[in-house]
Amino acid sequence: MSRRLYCYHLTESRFLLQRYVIDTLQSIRRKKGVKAMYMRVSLLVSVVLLLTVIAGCCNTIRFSDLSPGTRYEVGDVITTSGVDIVVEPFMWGNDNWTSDGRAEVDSRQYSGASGNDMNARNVNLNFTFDYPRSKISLKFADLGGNENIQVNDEFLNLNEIISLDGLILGGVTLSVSAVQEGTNWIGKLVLDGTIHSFSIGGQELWIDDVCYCDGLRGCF
Ligand SMILES: [Ca+2]
Ligand SMILES: [Ca+2]
Repeated sequence: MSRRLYCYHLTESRFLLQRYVIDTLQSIRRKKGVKAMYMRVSLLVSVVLLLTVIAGCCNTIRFSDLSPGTRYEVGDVITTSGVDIVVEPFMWGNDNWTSDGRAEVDSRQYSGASGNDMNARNVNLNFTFDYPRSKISLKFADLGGNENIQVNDEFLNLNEIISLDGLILGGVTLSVSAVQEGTNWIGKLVLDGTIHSFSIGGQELWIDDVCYCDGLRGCF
């Protein structure tokens, strides 16, 4: 079963469980003895299942299905883990746009995750998920230059991803935890809110473990 179909069935299960819990709550008062005890146990199990389902569904892009060294130019589409990522122009620190950058699959694990990273070199990576999403997170290594981020059509050109910590962009709360190694920053970016679009890029930016959720569950 595909992950998308799995999530669909979870949503259907959520509605069925909600109805069962409500119906049981309404009828349990009229029951006595063993039957009432059975219904209480059944109700407890249903509530636990419901809470699990409400937690939602998360998927993670790890770039493990791509070959190190593969390059993508502006206009190319990176298809990985069933998601299309469009490679788009990038705005430099002087506010000029360039279409001469590239993205490249890199196995040096600068982001601190495993296997391949995706390296953005003067490009933006536009993640065309099935929106909306309730949460997105990713691991990153910001090893130099400026970065771009866009959330829900609100765009920001910045020097360090760590400066996003605590900001609200496009109505979505951003948080960043990172460690500094010289002039480099290595850490995790989390977007929390109703997300309808998302892209990120940099001059020397490596990303991995791009987690996206459609419920209340957090990413790692
Ligand atoms: Ca990886
Ligand atoms: Ca930077």
